[in-house]
Amino acid sequence: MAEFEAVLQQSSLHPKPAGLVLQYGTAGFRTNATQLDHVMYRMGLLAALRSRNTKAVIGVMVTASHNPEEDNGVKLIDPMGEMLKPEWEAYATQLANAEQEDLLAALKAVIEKEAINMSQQANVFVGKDTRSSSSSLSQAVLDGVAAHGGHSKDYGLVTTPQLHYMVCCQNTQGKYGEATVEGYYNKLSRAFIQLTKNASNRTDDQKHLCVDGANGVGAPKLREIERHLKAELQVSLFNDCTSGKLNHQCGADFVKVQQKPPTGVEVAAGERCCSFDGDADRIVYYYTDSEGKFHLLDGDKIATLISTFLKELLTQAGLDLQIAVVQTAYANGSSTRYMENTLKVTVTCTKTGVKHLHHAAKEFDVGVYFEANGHGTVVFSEAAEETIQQLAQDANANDERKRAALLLQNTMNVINQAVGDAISDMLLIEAILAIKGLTVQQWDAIYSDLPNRQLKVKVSDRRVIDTTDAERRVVSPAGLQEAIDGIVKKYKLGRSFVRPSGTEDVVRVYAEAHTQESADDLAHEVSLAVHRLAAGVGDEPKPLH
Ligand code: 16G
Ligand code: MG
Repeated sequence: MAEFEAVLQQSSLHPKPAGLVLQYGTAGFRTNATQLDHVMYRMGLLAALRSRNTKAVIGVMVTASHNPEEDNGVKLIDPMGEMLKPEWEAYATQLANAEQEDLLAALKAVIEKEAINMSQQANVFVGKDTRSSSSSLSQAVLDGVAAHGGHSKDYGLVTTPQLHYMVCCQNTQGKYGEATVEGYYNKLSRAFIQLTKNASNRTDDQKHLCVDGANGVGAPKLREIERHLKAELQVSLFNDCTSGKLNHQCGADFVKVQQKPPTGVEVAAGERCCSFDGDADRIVYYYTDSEGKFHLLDGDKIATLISTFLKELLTQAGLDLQIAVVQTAYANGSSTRYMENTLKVTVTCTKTGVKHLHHAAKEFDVGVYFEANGHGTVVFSEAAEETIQQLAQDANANDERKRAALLLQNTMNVINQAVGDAISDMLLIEAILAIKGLTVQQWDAIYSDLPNRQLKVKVSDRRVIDTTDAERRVVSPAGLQEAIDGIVKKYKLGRSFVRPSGTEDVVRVYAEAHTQESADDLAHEVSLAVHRLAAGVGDEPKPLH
C-alpha cells in the first residue's frame, strides 16, 4: 500500500482546515482561494481514481470563472470532454470534506464502491486560469495526482473549453483533433477561414470586432489564435489581462447582469462588441446605438442565429436531420416563441447548468444549446456527422447540396462540441454574420426581447425551495406557487419563476413582462412572496420604483 503512504505524507502538506465544509456545486467547487489548497490536492487524488475507473484521461481545471479575482475553484472533466458525472460529484464533496484523519477511509470508500483497479494507469490533464492563486493551486492538484501514482500533463494557462477539448481529443485517439493548444488553433482557424470564403465583399468594418477579454485567460488565448486567422477577423482587444482586474466591471457576466457595456471598452456607436467571462466559456454580444441605448445579444439571440443558419443549411443540403434548441427557464419568452412559431424548430427546456443542457442536446441529430447568460454550443450526433461528411464528399450531389454540406462540415469543425467556448462561439457567430451578410443590428432585430428583471432573496435555508418542470414551478414550500400564479396573472405577457441558486446562498427570482416597469414590479412582488413564505432573512425586499 505504498501509494497510500504517499497520499498521507503529501496530504499533511495540504492540510484541511478542521470543520470547513464545501459543496461540489453546479460547476465544481468555488470559494475564496485561501480555503482551497486541500480541495485541489484531493481533486488530484479523485481525478486519478476517475481516470482508473474510466480507463481514460480526466481533466482538472483550476478556475472560478466569472467570480472575483480573490476566489478560485476547480472542476473535473470526464472522458468525452463533458462535465463530471453526478455520482462522482458526491464523491468529490465527500473527499473535500473528510477531516485530515478520515481522508484515507474516504478514499478507500470510493475505491471499494466503484471497484477500482489500482494497478490501472491514471492520466490527468491539468489547466489553470490567470488568477494569482491558480499557480499554487494547480500545483496542489498535480501533487494529488502524483501522490496517487498517476501521470499528469500540465497545460498551464488555458481556457476552460481548451482543456475540455484536449481531454476529448486524447480520449478519441485524435479523431476529434490534436490534443495541443496549437492543434486547437489550427482546427478552429482553418474551419473559420473556409467558412468566410463563402462571404462576398466583406469590408474592413465587417471584419472588425471589439472583444472584452474580462482581464482573464481568454485574452492571451485570443491573441494566440488571432495570428492564425489571416486577417479574416480583426480584433480590437480590451481588458486584455495586462493591467486591469479580472472580471471587475467587465466580462460576460457583468454585461449580462448589469445590462450595460463593460468599462475599459472604447468604441463608436453601432460597433459590434462581445465579452468573454474569466475562463472564456461564456460569450455575449452587444452594441450601443446612436441614441446611446445599449443592446444586448445574449445566449438566446446567439442560439437563434446559429439555429437559423443550421436549419437553412440542412434544408439546402436536403438532409432530413432533426434540429432542436435546448434552453433553460431563463430564456427570454420572445426567443422561445420565435424559435417555435417562426423558425419552427423543436425547443426543450432543462434545469440550469451546462451539464443538463448538454445532456438534453445530445438526444437530437443536431442539438443547439445555450443558457441566456451566454454559455452554450452545438452538438452533432455521430450519425448526423457521418451523413454530412458523406454528402460533402459525394461526387454525384448537385452544387447547392454540396455547398451546403461543405458549409455544415466546416461549421462542425469550428465548433467546440465538448463544451460552450467563447472563442469558438465567437468564430462561428462571426462566420454566420459574414456569410449571411448581417450586421449586428439586423441580427438583433430578428425578435425583440421582453423586458425582464432578476433579483435575489436571502432566506434562512434555500433548500426549502423545491422545484419541478425544469425549475419553472415550485412544489414547496406550500402555497408559494399559488402565490406566484396569482401575481403573474396581473401582468401582460407576465412570466416568473424562483429557484435556489446552485452557486450562491440565495433564492433567485426571474420575471418578464411587456414593459420594464411591470417586469420590475412583478419581480418585486414575487420576491416578497418568497420572503414571506420561505423564511426570508432580514428586511422585506423594497420595490424597485
Ligand atoms: C454555473 C453554471 C452555469 C449556470 C450557473 C447558475 C456551468 C459550467 N456553469 O456557473 O451554467 O448558469 O452556475 O448559477 O455549468 P446559479 O445556480 O447560482 O444561478
Ligand atoms: Mg465561465
